Amino acid sequence: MKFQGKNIGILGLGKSGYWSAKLAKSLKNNVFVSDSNTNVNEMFVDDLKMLGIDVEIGIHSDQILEADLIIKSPGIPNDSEIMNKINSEKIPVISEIEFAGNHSKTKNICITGTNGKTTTVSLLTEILSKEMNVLKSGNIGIPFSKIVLENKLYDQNDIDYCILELSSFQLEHCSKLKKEISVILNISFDHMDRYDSFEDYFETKIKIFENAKYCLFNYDDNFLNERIKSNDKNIIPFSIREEKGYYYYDTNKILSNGNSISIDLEDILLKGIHNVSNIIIAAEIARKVGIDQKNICRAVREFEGLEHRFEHFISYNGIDFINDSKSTNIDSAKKALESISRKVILILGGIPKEDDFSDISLFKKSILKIVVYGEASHKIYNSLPKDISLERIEKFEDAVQVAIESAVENSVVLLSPACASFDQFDNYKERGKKFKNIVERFYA
Ligand code: UMA
Repeated sequence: MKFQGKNIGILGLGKSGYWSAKLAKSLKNNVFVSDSNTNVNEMFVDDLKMLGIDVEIGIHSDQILEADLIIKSPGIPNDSEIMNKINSEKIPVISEIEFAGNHSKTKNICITGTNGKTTTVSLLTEILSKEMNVLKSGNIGIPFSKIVLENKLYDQNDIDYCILELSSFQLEHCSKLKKEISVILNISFDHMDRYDSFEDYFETKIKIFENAKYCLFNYDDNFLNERIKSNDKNIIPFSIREEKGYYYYDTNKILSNGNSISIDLEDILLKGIHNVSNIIIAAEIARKVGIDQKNICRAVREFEGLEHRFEHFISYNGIDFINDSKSTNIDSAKKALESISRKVILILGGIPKEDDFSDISLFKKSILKIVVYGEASHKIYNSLPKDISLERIEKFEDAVQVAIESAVENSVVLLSPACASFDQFDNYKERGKKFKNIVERFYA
């Protein structure tokens, strides 16, 4: 459904609110934006006001209740006071993604999962770009409304595919978005402050399959494998093993059925065994949309990976340093550990999302030492067995220093904190940069 001449209320003035307000205004709606925080981007406020958009900050007044439709930013929880009011007034609510999708003529490839979304979206974009005109957006940091507005996708379409990274937050209030291909990469505990249960989180993730032509899910993920039945021909499992899909992994190689391609992992810059699954699904999608196999292989070999995601940024004196600051849950830290065959000095900590870190001890054979820091440090320290060398330190800087000093030749210092960063940093990027600075300064 297209929206024109409506009273549109926009809840939240982060990136999503700003760009959906601009898109709504350009589509000739009356737009009102409300953000409960006074500390919002001033440029956003000034720019919207210049466009004749009514903006309130520091409060959610009842003015938003006059809207015909509310566009909700993903970061706003559904049980907030203002959402309760909106729901009791029965005002329709949609997500920013749904709003942008309503006005876009593009075909969409949508990707969700607890971990690996941004890497997979970025790799897929690189592969498809070899032959097609594609754009990436969504949780990756580029609101879909921005892409729709800037490329006039409501009017014209010279884009072959929009590749959307969708978080569970963005899948809420998003039931009509049309998808050519939808993918769930994996699922593990995350965002439990937002959802009542893991089941609730899964139910939100699986919404990505609504209105999708083809639905792909990771058969190697035990939970997904158990819960998603592929008796419909449009629900397609993918796997790193040979029995499912076209591409598979065997003895350090990515191969295709019939072995028409074979890529040695040594020749792939994107490291980490967990990324094999991300490479395979990106290749499966590329094949499905008709990309030539040679181009798939070329793009896979060329893709360098992303900063803060299992980023091997430097080696000194036979010690490798890996920045995996984006690892903000236990599953993600386990995936990083799985990918390292040498002795590891692991830095864990930040704000915990889970209570029990004992799974980390599954890797105790390779762990030389774990340094735990920050708000989570007590919880982590208490949930790990004491036959692992553990040191608890308050400040991140000091924890990194201890980790460097504990490293020996042929070991790896891994920052894969398994926790959010907000106790000592604005975000995971700042934490990752700090880690790299400290290491570089140490050896300068
Ligand atoms: N706010 C209110 N009322 C409330 C609560 C919050 O007005 O009751 C306001 C806040 O003051 C803030 C705004 O609402 O100004 C919240 O905006 P937002 O948190 O939705 O942030 P955006 O800048 O719009 O960014 C969002 C995504 N953020 C979240 O989902 C938290 C970005 O994902 C995404 O890149 C961007 O849209 C573009 O699509 C970030 C993220 O952390 C990277 N995602 C989570 C993750 O990856 O784990 C899900």
